[in-house]
Amino acid sequence: MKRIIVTGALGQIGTELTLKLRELYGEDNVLPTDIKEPVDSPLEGKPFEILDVTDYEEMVRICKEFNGDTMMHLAALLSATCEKDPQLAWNINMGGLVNALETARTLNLQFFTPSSIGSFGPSTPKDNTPQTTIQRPVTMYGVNKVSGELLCNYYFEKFGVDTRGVRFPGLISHVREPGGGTTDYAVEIFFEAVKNGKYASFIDKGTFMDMMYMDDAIQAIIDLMEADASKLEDRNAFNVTKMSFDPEMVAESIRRHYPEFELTYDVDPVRQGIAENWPNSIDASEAKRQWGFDAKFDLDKMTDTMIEAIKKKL
Ligand code: VAH
Repeated sequence: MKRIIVTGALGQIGTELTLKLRELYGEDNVLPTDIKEPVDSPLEGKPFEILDVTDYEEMVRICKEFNGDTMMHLAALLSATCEKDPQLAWNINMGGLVNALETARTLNLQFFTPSSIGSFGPSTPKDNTPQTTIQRPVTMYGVNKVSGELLCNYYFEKFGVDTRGVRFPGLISHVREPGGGTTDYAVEIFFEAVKNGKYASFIDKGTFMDMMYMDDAIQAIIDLMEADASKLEDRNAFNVTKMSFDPEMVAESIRRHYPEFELTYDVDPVRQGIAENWPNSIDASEAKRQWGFDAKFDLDKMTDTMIEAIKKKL
């Protein structure tokens, strides 16, 4: 039976991952942690621990007490936030990761942490980006993600820690909105469409990025962690994606519900600059081949689901 500690459990991925893990493995077998109490969160009032991932002693104490066998490390600052304070980003993203890997090594935990399409840079092939290719990111977030991929691989090769991870595209969800990401426009646009019938995108027309609906992302984590280790030729940097789109394509899909929806542009030079350094579309064939990755939500199915859920929420 799996007993899983989740860091960053109040984040965009952490919230829905925790709910899914509780459903699969039982509430008592999942320990969500984050730097603050779950207020106005679906995780409110259930087993929960306050944990700052830069505090190694506290992380080991909590994990020992819970007696888990798996660590899913999600606590991190996202791309645009990292550019505001790169030194803080390094301390949290890398300091937290080293602590989590050391905890996994000393307590013999299976380990998951996500990388991102942000681990690629301007010299990476932009279309159908292969899983193994040049990675010279020019953002602190990208440096953190490439370093994290290499570090997780090292802990597997050197110490035998069962580390696994995927490179996520932009993730679209309605349960817990993201914060500080470059792809967040693709979440905001749905909320604004339902609330106001219009949206001013901070990412420009014609800027293509890989995206995936959160349900597919959560299923990918579960499938990878449950995969037969003997089938994994790679460990920590599986490209996963379902679609690539620009703001115009999302607007078209939204107009199937709101024909009058108005999309305008108020481009944020920082996040536009980050987006232009990322691939237009990545190749997920290795994840499909090695552990059966599959994603079910295309753009229209995601739009229908998001709009339905947001209308209920509001
Ligand atoms: C970000 N949502 O925008 C994250 C993600 C691929 C994008 O890494 O920073």
